[in-house]
Amino acid sequence: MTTTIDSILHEHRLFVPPQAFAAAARIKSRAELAALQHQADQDHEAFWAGLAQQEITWQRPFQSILDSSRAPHYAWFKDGLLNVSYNCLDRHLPERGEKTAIVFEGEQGDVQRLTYAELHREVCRFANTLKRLGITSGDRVVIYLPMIPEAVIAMQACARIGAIHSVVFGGFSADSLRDRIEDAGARMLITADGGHRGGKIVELKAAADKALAKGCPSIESVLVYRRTGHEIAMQDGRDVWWHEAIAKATAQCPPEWVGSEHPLFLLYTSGSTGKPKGIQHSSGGYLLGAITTMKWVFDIRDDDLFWCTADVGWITGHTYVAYGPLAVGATLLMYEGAPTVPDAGRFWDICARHKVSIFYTAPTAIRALMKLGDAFPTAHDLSSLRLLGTVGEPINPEAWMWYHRVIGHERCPIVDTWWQTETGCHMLAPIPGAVATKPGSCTLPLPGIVADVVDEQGNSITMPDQGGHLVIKKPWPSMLRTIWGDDARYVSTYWGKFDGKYYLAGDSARRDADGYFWIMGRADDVIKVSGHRLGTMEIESALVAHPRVAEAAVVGRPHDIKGEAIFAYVVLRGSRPVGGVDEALTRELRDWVGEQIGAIAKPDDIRYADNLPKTRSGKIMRRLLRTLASGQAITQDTSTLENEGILLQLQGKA
Ligand code: 7RM
Repeated sequence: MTTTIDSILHEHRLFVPPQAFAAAARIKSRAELAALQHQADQDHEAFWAGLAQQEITWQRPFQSILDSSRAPHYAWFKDGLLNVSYNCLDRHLPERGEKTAIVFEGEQGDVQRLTYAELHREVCRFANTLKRLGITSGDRVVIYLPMIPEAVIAMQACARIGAIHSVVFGGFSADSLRDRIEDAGARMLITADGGHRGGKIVELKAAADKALAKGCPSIESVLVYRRTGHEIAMQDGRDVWWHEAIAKATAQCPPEWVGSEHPLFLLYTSGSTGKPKGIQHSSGGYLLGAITTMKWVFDIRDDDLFWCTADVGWITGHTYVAYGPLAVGATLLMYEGAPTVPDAGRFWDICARHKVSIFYTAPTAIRALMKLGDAFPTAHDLSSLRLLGTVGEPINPEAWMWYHRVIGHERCPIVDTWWQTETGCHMLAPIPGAVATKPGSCTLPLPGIVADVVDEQGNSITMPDQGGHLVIKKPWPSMLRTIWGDDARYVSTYWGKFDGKYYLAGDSARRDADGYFWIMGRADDVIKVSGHRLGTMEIESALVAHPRVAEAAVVGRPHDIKGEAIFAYVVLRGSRPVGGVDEALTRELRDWVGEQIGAIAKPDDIRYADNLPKTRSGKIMRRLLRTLASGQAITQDTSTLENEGILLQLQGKA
């Protein structure tokens, strides 16, 4: 993303917290934040222990804070007993039973509200149903649902009985679903007949059937929620309708108390190999991260209406839809559909009608809506908004300014939050009442998070604006615990580079003269396409699985709405199409990748060549391919290319 990096290099605007916001905020000034930081610096463990005592209701208090004896396998509060669903629901009932927990809006305009008491009842009934179907603590349950309250109910019900959920994004294909079910060894799949998105039905049950037809021997039962009501196939003895299954379930379901380290969920995410990683999160530490960041970064209040637009299939939808807002007793909004149905004003219409006060979305959505013009937001009353947030990729200053001006009316602070599936919650982000923001910077580490930018040897880079590896130098409660079924990969991917001392995020970053962090992009083969994290190797594996493809290399190229677009270089078995053009084959390969991974992974461009550029040792010259894909002039040494003529093919000039 060179263009972004160039523009942020010239970004010097500073936006101090609006006085009215700061005065009412939990953390009101840089001085108050510094005091908190100081506490954390003085005694990292005591700082987190104090918060864990204060913010979590424990069934049995913890004695041990941080156990580093098996580093880099860290355990937080390990002898403490708790239940995450109890912390999200039961503990609010005395004071907030009648408070709205979830405001849901379907794409077709249907609105549903659930109070804390109602949500608690539904979670208990569903948890009892899971138990009746044989699910017990530690079992894996895969959830493949649209963005509807039942997704949260299913996740919370798993948490209630100690089952480990693994949510698979509804946009993933049958093959991706099958891989994830098999890797997790799940006993149950929870899905729906379909969901509404973009005016169409997303055929979830059909995809689930396809996944199960090809494998998944561990699946014993499939629970199916009726959302669309369209015709689907139900398999006798395996498939059960959600509404029939819960009909006789009671609303009494005592929570299963689990150890703080008990896995709460797995979430598969892309890395730099062809196989996605099942990131394993804990119960106590994860919950603590969700709560502290809801309070620090979102400054969440009892009367807020909090809307995070992320799908529950991603980490953002876990921490800031299914868990964080409920853990702090807030009201959250969930929207099922696309931002452009019936028109590009849908988000703003929802904000105005429901009086959303905190709005959290991805830069790609901001850019897409910005492109469609100011008339859409201007037509709606956005005066209920008080805080805006972004996540998922660097935000370009132009989009930041538009968000600030046209959506926030120059009144709402913007929190640019850097974090990852692996970190569980925000790591670098402004505290909105205390930290001045700069468009494009995620600003500073949160209290208790020891982040740095280091060189290849692991030394801190002290020179301002010099890029390096983003690392976290001390364990934090909501960190991932391992990769499911592949602990060696956990150790090598995240801890290998700096001898187990630092957590390697995989991003490159720089710090400016004020110590502000600027994320420069991934340092590995991961790309972010419309905020979706994808591995280039995964797409390559999908491509080479096609009978006509001999070799493939996939890179990201800058895209003004999606952030990055997928560019695939393909070498065919047999001859290259005449002039490099074969539209039918290109369509076929795009659809093929769609089937193997999901529509989000379809390459935007496919370019055919007789060979791929390789170094003498046989490594694909990815940097060169990135340069070519972005249409920039070549600065790399290309003398090792077997055939310079290939260059013209790769440039699309032959
Ligand atoms: C939350 C999430 C993680 C990767 C991460 C970065 C990129 C996320 C920002 C960002 C710049 C941000 N989890 N990223 N947030 N880059 N500024 N505020 O996105 O696991 O799906 O992706 O996303 O590269 O490593 S994720």
